[in-house]
Amino acid sequence: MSDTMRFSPALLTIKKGETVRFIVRNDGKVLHEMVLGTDAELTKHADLMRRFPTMKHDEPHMVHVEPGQSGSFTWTFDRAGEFRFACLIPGHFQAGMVGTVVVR
Ligand SMILES: [Cu+2]
Repeated sequence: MSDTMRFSPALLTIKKGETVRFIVRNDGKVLHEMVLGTDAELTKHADLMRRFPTMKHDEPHMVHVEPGQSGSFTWTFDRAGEFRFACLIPGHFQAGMVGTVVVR
């Protein structure tokens, strides 16, 4: 993750049924996060974050990473389809800090 508001890589292809451990590095100077979900879930959550920017979460499908640090979470992809991962910190999602996960 970087302060250019991008994930690298921004496209991941995963086999259905696979369990993946994401190790997410923040190369920027501000806090970033990686949240997995569907388009609808992420849009809704981004809207909440805009209204409540200090909201705290600790859920299994996301990780917050301080500048210069790494974080991880593990997820099992049991549904085929196209999903998203995004940084929902206010302004970041809106600037295009979004990636795609294709599960097939
Ligand atoms: Cu961010």
